[in-house]
Parts: sequence; structure tokens; C-alpha cells
Amino acid sequence: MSEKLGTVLVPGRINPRVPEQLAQVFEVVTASQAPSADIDPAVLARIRGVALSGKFANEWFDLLPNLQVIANFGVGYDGVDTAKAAERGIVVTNTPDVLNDEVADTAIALLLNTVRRLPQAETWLREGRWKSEGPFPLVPLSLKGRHVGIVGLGRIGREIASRLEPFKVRIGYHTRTPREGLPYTHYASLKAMAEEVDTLISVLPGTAETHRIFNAEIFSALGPEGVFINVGRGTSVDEDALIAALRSGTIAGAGLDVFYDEPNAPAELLEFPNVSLLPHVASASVPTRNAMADLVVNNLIGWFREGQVLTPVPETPVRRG
Ligand code: NAP
Ligand code: 8YV
Repeated sequence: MSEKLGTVLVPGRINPRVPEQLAQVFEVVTASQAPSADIDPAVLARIRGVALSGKFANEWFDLLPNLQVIANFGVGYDGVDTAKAAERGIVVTNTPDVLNDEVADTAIALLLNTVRRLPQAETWLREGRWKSEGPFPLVPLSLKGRHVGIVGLGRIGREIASRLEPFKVRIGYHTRTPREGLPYTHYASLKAMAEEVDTLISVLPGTAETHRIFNAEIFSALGPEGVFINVGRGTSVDEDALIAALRSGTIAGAGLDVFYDEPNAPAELLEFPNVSLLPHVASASVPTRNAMADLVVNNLIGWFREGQVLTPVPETPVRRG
């Protein structure tokens, strides 16, 4: 067997394709949750790469003195303190682009499920209520004629926008920087956009700046016909304010794939008929998760073979040469 490229830690749960493929070229150390004092210090000292799904706790930086690269399974890398990684010269990578289509498809499905209550209609059939009680009740909302504001028009947001075009809805977007050459209205202010549109779709990253930006003021601006869809990060939502807005009729409905404290979706949300909930599955198909797994592995192989990675995050750029 050829010599291994180095030692990589896989802490906690990750798509099984990642450790399977890594094991062909690396010594792989697995840990149930975290690199702990149970692992031999000599092994901890050998670890130069981490394949991560979820959170990289800050105390791990000290436990792994020779760490060089953290390859995150997911385009969102809010589980890693990139400033701390950059300070220590550690490169962080993510999995952009390979999941754009899947996540955009899910956003559209979640929007339709929310306004048309299609999951509830299917449950009606499965429970025999069509036969016993008659047709599923008409739903109050429709996608037809809506004015959609996309919050975050990056790689995924652009795909959501292009999928919305054939639905003949009006499309606007909010980002900090306007995008050139797009046929959608840019709003410099989230509140100003919420006042004009009746549907918000968020595909924002989880950052300090986006923390709980969907608050009572934004839901009030969105108004009583308003539908809020989130496939970005749950940390961008003040969930108490969302629950209050749904309860009071301040907005008309919500569709959520992500939550503030996953997997703890607030119990109150389960009670609303005008809410559609998914357990963070926007990228969860075998082909897309395989592509994400391959990118994690190829970033690590690139680093250890050539000192290069395919997809570094902007906070930890790799200097060439
Ligand atoms: P991206 O290409 O970096 O796009 C991010 C967009 O958000 C950009 O348009 C950016 O524009 C905007 N943005 C960032 N900070 C903002 C702020 N403070 N205010 C307003 N706009 C802001 O990222 P992506 O690949 O599309 O992914 C976006 C996020 O989706 C990921 O970070 C991840 O959290 C989430 N995601 C979720 C799932 C899921 O399973 N539900 C799957 C994949 C991704 P400006 O920089 O001009 O503001
Ligand atoms: C994944 C995601 O479900 O890419 C992201 O940012 O949120 C999802 O694709 C997640 O990263 C895997 O745990």
C-alpha cells in the first residue's frame, strides 16, 4: 500500500462517503463528538486536517497544535471561527456551487408547500379524509401574482431567482452590494424591500451581521399577506418574533428549512397550519451530498499533495507560490 498523505480527523457525524474516501489516502482518526483528551496526544499532534460537518469548537484549536486545514461539509461555514483559523494560518474550505440547484429547487418546493399547503393536502388523502369528509379545504394563499424579495442573491439566490421567473412573479432582492446586469430590482434596505414585497425568501449566510435580522419590524413591514421562506440559516431569524407574527396574523405564513438551534425546531411552530417545516434538507439528495463529500475530500487531497485547495473561504485565502 502506498504511503498515506497525512492524518485527518473526522469529529462527529458526517456523510459516510467522506471518511470512506479519505481512508484510501489518509490515516483517518474518528471521534464521536470532539477531539478529546481520550485521544493519544501523539495522535492529536499528527492531525493536520479536519473534515467537518457542524461546529468546530474554539477549544479544538489548542487540542490540535499542528492543524493546517479545516474542510467544511457545506457551503455555509458558520460553525467555524474563521478569524481564529486565519490568525493561526489554518485554511478553511467549504462546498460552494455543487449544491446550488438542489437548494434552489427545495426553496421553490418549500414556497409552494407553504402557500398551497400541499403536505397537509397529501396527509388529508393518506388519512382517508378525502373519502370520509370530501375535498381538502381551499387554501387562502396563492403564488400567482406575488411579489418576491430574495434576501441574499449569491450563488444559490441567483438560481432561486431564475427558477421563479417562469412563475411570472415580480422579483426583487436585497444584498449589501447591487449586482450588475440583472433584471431584478435591488433594495439597499431589507426593511424597504419587506414593505414593497409580499414574499421574502432568505438564503443568507449565518454571520454576526445577519444575526436575527428577520425581526418584528421586518415581519410587520412584510404585512398580512406576507410569506417568509428561509433556506439560509436559522440564526438570521428572531424565532419568538416570527411566532408572534404568525399568531397575530401580522404575516400570512412561513416555510422554514433551517432553525436557530437545530435540531430543536420550536414546538409552537408545529401548531400553525400556515407553516411548512423541513428538517434542514435543502441539499439532502444522494447525488448532491456525494458531490459535496467529494469536494471536501478533494480539498484535503489538494492541500496535502500540492499545498492548494479548490474552494477556500474568503476569510482564509491560500497564497500561491
Ligand atoms: P453566497 O454566494 O456567498 O451568497 C450570499 C449572499 O448573501 C450574497 O448575495 C451576499 O451579498 C448576501 N449577504 C451576505 N451577507 C449579507 C448581509 N449582511 N445583508 C444582506 N445580504 C448579505 O452564498 P451561497 O452559496 O448562495 O449560500 C448562501 C447560504 O445559504 C450559505 O451560507 C448557507 O448558510 C445557506 N445554505 C443553506 C442550505 C440548506 O441546506 N438549507 C444549503 C446551502 C446553503 P452581499 O455580500 O453583496 O451582501
Ligand atoms: C448541509 C448546508 O445540510 O451547505 C450548507 O450550508 O446547510 C447544507 O447543505 C449542511 O452543511 C450539512 O450538514
